[in-house]
Amino acid sequence: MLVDDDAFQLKLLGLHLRQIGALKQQPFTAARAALAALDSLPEGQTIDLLMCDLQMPDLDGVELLRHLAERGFRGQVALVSGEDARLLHTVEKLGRAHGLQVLGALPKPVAYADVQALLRRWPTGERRAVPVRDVLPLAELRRAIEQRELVPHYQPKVELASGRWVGVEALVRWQHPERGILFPDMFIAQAEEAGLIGELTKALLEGGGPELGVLPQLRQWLDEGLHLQAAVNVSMAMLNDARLPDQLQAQLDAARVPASNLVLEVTESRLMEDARTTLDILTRMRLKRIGLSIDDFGTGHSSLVQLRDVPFGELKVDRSFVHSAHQRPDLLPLLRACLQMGQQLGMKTVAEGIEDEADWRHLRSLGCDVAQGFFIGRPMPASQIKAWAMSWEARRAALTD
Ligand code: G
Ligand code: G
Ligand code: MN
Repeated sequence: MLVDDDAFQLKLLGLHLRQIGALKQQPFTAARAALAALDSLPEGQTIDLLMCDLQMPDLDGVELLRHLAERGFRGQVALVSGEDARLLHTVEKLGRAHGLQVLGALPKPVAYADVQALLRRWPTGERRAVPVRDVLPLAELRRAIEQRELVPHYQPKVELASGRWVGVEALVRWQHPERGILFPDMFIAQAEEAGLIGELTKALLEGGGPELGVLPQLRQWLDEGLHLQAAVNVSMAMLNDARLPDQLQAQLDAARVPASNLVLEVTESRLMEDARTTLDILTRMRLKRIGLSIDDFGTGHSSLVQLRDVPFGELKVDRSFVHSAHQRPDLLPLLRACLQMGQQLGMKTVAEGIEDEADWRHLRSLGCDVAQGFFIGRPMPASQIKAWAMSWEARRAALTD
């Protein structure tokens, strides 16, 4: 279904699509007519793709998206508009916030190559399933923590200048006996709300189940001559007990791991009740030489406030500012500003979300220190990390010339 009040643009788009093989088309020059057609679709017929303009006299694109959402439209949506890129991205986000499947946006006049590129993004069904929030009883999570069903996966971090492998980020996975592997978006928020996140993190660090915990794993890597830093995620909501720094120090000592090999990736949280305790804890962690990284920088509520008040040594730019920034004039200034802030404060800068070689080369040219992302390596169990390191060595020279 194609919707544009400009008959010429409508024809042009139709031609491009026909050339690609999309032969069944329904063009409309008014959004209300398109909606009426949707409402009277014959039983069993569905619309795979709806492409619409933003500026239309009877109903603009934003209104059209709202109407689509109200009707529970399940097809893909693409925006076609002469508006500037930032506005287009905002509308894209809005569509997704409505629960619509937004494929992307195309600038006008529509170019054949752009239509092709857009359609290549059609979801193939290999994406992770949408999390189901309320099916996991809390008791199960408690049991999982006690039974050590939570295991770390590791995603590599490498230096952009040299390609040297310098560390990993530990990401928790739940090896559920019946459901298989569960991802953190299914249980971290719940663990935080139930006050279980401290226990969960402790279990992840110490291990005791089928897999080594992060600290014993780190010790093993050090013994093998791999001088890595391992990062674990903590939310500020967890930093509410002034005994934490000493507890963590005791865990480090027990595992015989130097504090400087551990990094805490801290995400801000609305739940931060007691700023004084949090600051107390973070500052003492730092005095103990445990690394502190501000995670997902640029998103959330008060990134600059955290940067001002907390002695972070590392700044991790959120991936939404990283991937594709080289071709996004609306993102580039934000990415540069984040990196510059980190650099001028003497922090190590890390870019997450390096998804392709263009991202890699771009962040390298911007002087970012460390990279992380699917292009370098996906999160994986510890057992696969050596094979990854071998294959990275093979790719490294070509990426650092
Ligand atoms: O692992 P994934 O690749 O799906 O991670 C999703 C999110 O879950 C990330 O934002 C990450 O910060 C968070 N996360 C992963 N592991 C942990 C953990 O051990 N503790 C906390 N608090 N968050 C985690
Ligand atoms: O920083 P945080 O802890 O929020 O990030 C970890 C999350 O990012 C995990 O869900 C991980 O699987 C995901 N991730 C890691 N690398 C990439 C990447 O290159 N692209 C995307 N889209 N996600 C990534
Ligand atoms: Mn993180």
